[in-house]
Amino acid sequence: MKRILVIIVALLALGVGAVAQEGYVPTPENLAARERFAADRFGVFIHWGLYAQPGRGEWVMQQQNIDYREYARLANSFYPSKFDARAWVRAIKAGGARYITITSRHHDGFSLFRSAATPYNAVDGTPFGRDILGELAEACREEGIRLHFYYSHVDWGRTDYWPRGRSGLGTGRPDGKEGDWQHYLDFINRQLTELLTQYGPIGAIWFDGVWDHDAEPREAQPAIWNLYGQYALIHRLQPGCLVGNNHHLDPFPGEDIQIFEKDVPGENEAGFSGTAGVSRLPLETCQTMNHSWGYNITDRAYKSADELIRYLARTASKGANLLLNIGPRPDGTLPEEALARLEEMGKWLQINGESIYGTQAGCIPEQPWGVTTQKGNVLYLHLFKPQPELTLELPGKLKSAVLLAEGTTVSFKQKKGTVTLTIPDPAASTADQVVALTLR
Ligand code: FHN
Repeated sequence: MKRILVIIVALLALGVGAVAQEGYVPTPENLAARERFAADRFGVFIHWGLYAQPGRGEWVMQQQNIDYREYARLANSFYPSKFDARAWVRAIKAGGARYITITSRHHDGFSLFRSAATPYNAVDGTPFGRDILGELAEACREEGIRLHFYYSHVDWGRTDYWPRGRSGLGTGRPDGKEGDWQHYLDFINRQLTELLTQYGPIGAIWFDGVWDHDAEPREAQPAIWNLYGQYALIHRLQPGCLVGNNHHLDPFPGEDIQIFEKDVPGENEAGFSGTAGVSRLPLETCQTMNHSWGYNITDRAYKSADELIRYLARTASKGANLLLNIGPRPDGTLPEEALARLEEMGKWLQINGESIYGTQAGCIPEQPWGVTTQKGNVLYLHLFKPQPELTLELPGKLKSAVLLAEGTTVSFKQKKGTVTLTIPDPAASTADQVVALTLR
């Protein structure tokens, strides 16, 4: 605690954070990007790095207490011979996702991109020698998909990352005065500059790791991590680039989106969202397809395509985007299980996408039968269970009701603010049967 307080005082003295984004006023470009982001509603998260090789998830270094010098040797065998950025992007696009968020550098410290700030990167530090992010950026541009970069604040392998936080304590990093936090913060700024100048327009920078120093209070975090300096840098280099931070706290000034981990906004089943309220910023929930972020060779516990479709609808019903994760294999391919689920989601979205993209939270909160989204005067009922008949209270008079997939008219009776719908084909097997209600 004392050490970190000394650092905060030193940083403040250096004027770090002086360009504080307090009183931050987003530019018109930024506001337009927020709107686009909120309309996208569905993105795919990619956790990929050296950790794909041991196949035990992205925390393997911390969980197995692997020495950072030994872990770094994984770079010598990083050769994902089947990596094909175009194939990834096409599959993701066909799955209905509108953007990709990829780990540019995770807590293990390895950068998936060309970086002059460290040789520990995919181009200079591996026999593969290719710029993964560069290839992905090109494929995204060709396919018209937005690209976002995840960026870890935590680093389990850099010796300047000192004082250490609460994770990665068994990776052999020295815990002493040779650490140089200011040097580490400068390194982050160099890499952010690279990420925002080498790959064209970037939709968002998605930070993660502030929680590593959560022994310090929330108010101390911006100065510890130089958040305001980083946010100002990002907005200066690309005003339309959104800033999100998965710190599990209420948003700080300068952040453009609010992130929730493994929970829809307002819920806290996973235990990450206990201290954060739901802000008025565009919202995003990140979620795994199985239980893992990085490739885990033994994790077969994939959620079904139907569950994922319902989760997407539930997320949209809270006015949030779903960022659904895939952990590519060490050979560069996306697991078949993930591809199969994406394909199913894509088919459903092709027919029912109107009830997800560009919608807002529905005016009827979650019900035993499902959830609602809305767009203008159309309210979408997402029926998760077959409903032969449904009685609802509506905010206005109902003009028409149709099954979105089939276009079939749904008959209804209206009486003093309530309406009873008779669903012609209560589809027993559908993941989410959508009824579009047009109000007067
Ligand atoms: O520690 C990370 C974890 O590896 C993963 O990246 C998730 C994604 O939300 N975020 C962190 C935990 O909060």
